[in-house]
Amino acid sequence: VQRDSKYAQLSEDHVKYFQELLGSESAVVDGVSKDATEDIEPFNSDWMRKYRGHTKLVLKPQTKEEVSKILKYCNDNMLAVVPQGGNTGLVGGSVPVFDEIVINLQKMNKIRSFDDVSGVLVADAGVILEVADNFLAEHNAIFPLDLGAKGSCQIGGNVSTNAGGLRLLRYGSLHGNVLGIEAVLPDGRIIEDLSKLRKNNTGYDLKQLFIGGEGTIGIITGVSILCPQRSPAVNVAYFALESYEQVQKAFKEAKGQLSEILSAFELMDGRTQRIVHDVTGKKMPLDGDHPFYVLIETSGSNADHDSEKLQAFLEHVMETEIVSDGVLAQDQTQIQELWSCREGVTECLGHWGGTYKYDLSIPIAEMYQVVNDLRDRLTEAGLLGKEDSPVIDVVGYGHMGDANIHLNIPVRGYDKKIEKLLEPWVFEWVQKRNGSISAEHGLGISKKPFIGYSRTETMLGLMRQIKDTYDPNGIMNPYKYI
Ligand code: FAD
Ligand code: 2HG
Ligand code: ZN
Repeated sequence: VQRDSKYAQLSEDHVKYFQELLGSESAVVDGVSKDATEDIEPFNSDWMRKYRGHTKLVLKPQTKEEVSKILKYCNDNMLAVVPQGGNTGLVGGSVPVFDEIVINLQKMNKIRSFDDVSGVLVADAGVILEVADNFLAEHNAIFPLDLGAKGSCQIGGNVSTNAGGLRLLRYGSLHGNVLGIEAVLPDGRIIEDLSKLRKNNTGYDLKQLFIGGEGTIGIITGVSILCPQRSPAVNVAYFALESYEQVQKAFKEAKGQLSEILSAFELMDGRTQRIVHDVTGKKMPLDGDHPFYVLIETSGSNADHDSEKLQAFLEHVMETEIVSDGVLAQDQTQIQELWSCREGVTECLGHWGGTYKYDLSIPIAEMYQVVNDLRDRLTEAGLLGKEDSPVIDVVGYGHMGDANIHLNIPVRGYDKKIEKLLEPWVFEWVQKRNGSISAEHGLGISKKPFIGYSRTETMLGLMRQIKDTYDPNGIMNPYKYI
C-alpha cells in the first residue's frame, strides 16, 4: 500500500488549530513543531506489535463537541484520521498505516447514567470495559460482554469491533444489546441517538452500521446498552476430554442439562493449555496431557438449584465417559484460576515474538479440523516439529458455544514466508465450509484483502456506497477494510 496523496500532510498551522482547541496536553505532537510531551510510540503500534504507523499527532478530545470540531476540520483539510480506543484490537485497525492523526477516546471516560429497573447504562465511549463492569457490579448488574482485554479495551472500541467475548452464548451480540449510540460523522454532524428503548421500528436501524464499523464511518462518543442482572450464583468447571467428538457431545449435554444457567462453554486444545503452562509456570488444574479441555460457567439466581444441576451434569458426563477428568471451582479464587487458563491464552501465545491469528466461524462439526489440516501443512513444509522451528505450534481454542474457533500460530517472528503458507489457504478452507473469515475481531488491515472470501460482490458494492455516503472524502480510517 502507498500513502494516498489526496491526504494533506500535517502542518504547523494544523497543529496550532488542534492545540488551541484542546490544549497542548490533549494534542500530543511529535516531529512537527516541538518535542512531544508524551511518548507517541504506543499510539503508533498495535497490541500484537505486528503493525506500526507513523502518526505525528495524537488528539484526546473530552467532549463530543470537540470530536465534532476535530473531524470537521480534518474533513475540510483532507487530513486522514484513525479512531482509537484501548488499542487492543487484533487486526491492525486501531493504528495508523502512514501518518493519519490518531483520535484517542481515553479522556471521554464518564459513566452518564444507569437505570436499575430497565438495566440501561449510558456511558462515554472511552470508559474501560472493566470500569463499566465494576460500576455495574455495585448495582447488581453485569456488562453483557466480557473478554480478556477488559482492563484496557474501551466500550466504544468493543462496539466498533462488535466484540463477542466469553459470554455471547448467554447474553447475545452487541447488535442486540446496544440500544443507542452517539456518534460524530466526518463532516462534524452529531448523530444523537442514545435511545433507551428496546423496540424502535422507525426505519433503518442506522446504529447497526457503527456496531462493527471499525471506525470507518464515524466516531462513537457514547453508548447506551442493555445490561442484565448479575447472577448471584456463579460456578465454573474445567474438564479434560479425549477427542473432539467428545467435546461436541459435552456441548450438547451442557445445553440440554444446564440450559438457562449455562453462561460460557469455552474450548482449549491440549497444546494451548501446555503453552499457558510453559509460559506462566503455573500448575494446571488437571494432571496429565489431554487433547482437549473445556471450561464451563453457569450463572443463575439460586445457588442450590444451580449446584444440583451442575452436579448432575458432571456425574452424567463422567459416567458416560464423555469427559475423562474434571474439577469444579470451590471458591472465587479457584473460579479466577480456572478462567485464567482461558483468558491468559492470547498473551501466552505471544511469548516467542508473534502470533498469526485467524478468528473463524465454522460449522461446529468441522470446526477443529482446520487446526489438524494446518498442522499437517506446516509439518510438510518443514516449519514445525523441530526444536528450533520458526513455527512454535498450531493451536485452536475459542468460543465453542458460538462455533467460533481461534486458530493461532505462535512464531518466533513475523515472516512473509510463513504468512504465504497460511494465507489465503486458511480463508479458502473456511470459504469451502461457508464459514466466516472473521467471527469477532473484524477485518482491519490484516484481513482487508480477503473480505471477498466471506462477502459477495453485491454486498461489497453496497458497503462501498455506504462508506461514500458517510465519509465522502474517505478520511476515516483509510487503507483498512473498505
Ligand atoms: P481499539 O483496538 O482501539 O480499536 C479497534 C477498532 O475500533 C479500530 O478499527 C478503531 O479504529 C475502532 N474504534 C475504537 N474506538 C472507536 C470509537 N470510539 N469510534 C469509532 N471507532 C472506534 N475480541 C473479541 O471479540 N472477543 C474476545 O474474546 C477478545 N479477547 C481479546 C483478548 C485480548 C487479550 C486482546 C488483546 C484482544 C481481544 N479481543 C477480543 C479483540 C477485541 O477487538 C478488542 O479487545 C476490543 O473489542 C477492542 O477495543 P479497544 O478499545 O481496544 O479498540
Ligand atoms: C479470545 O477469545 C480472543 O481469547 C482472542 O478473541 C483470540 O488471540 C486470539 O486469537
Ligand atoms: Zn474470542
